[in-house]
Amino acid sequence: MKLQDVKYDSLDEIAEGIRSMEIRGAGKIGRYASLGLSFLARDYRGKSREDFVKELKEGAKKLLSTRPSAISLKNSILLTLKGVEEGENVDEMREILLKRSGEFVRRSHEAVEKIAVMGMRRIPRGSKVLTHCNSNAALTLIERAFENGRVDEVYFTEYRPRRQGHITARRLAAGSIPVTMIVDSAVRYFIRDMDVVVVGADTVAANGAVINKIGTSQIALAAHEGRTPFIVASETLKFSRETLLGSLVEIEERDEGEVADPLKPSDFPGVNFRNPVFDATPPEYIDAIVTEVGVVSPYLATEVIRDMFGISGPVSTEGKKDETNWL
Ligand code: RUB
Repeated sequence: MKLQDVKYDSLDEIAEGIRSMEIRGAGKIGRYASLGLSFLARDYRGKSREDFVKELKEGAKKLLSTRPSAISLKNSILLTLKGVEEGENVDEMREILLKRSGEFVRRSHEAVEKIAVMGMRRIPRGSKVLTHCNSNAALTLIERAFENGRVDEVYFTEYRPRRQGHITARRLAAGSIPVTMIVDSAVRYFIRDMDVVVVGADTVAANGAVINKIGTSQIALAAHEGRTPFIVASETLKFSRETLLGSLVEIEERDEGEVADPLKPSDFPGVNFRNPVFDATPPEYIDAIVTEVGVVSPYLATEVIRDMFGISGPVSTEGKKDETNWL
């Protein structure tokens, strides 16, 4: 993300962009949230340290409220604000925050590239790959694999209800990758023709379950049955510390109008609608999670979370007050 390419110029604009899903995909949400905090710090004119902390906390809560179950959003806010309180005055705090945000965004971009390079080695030469919805990490991996002769063709799901698959289609076709759109319900029909499935992640839980766009778990089940390897491309940013402490991952449920589309719910009298947008794929259906720190078995998720947050010994909800204070 180059600053000159960013069309938003304030935390509020970014919050609105995430809420309206103009900014979407877990990694991008995280990077933009960090940028939003840096805009807030840049524009803060006051001199009071306490007021600055208050503004930052309000900004952080506003960002989090846009998609409250997105762990990448929460992690990016905490990582961007980490250590900011050590600044003795507003100027020092601003400097720390701007530096942390810049580093965070840069590392996140680098992480996606590392994932692509490591992950493509898992794709056999001349593969047919299936992907679901629209994940930047998964698509970057597939693009690198294509450039290296490992991918011949990509199948992707249209993805209902919001059809993020169309974004996938345009991106792959623009890179001259042979690409075929199928409806979500056609996955089992085609799975035996696929050599590998590559998807992204919204959250990785401590037990190795991957929460990603709804339908991912059905694809994993079909892949398991069809003995097709199932690979997840995920920045460590998506790993959830809360799940280490026993919390369950909250699943976002969106407006029923998205399901009824192109009609309206009122065009179906007497009909209820449900629109959960993520589901959990259990670790036994996942062959590998490719992260920027290495390719790991889903059963090693706990280790990744411990490393990421510097947690050793027994896990407890005590401590780490520097981070939990912000939200
Ligand atoms: C997008 C989605 C993506 C993950 C990973 O959901 O589920 O697979 O977020 O994406 P939505 P990335 O469209 O509801 O945001 O690899 O880009 O972080």
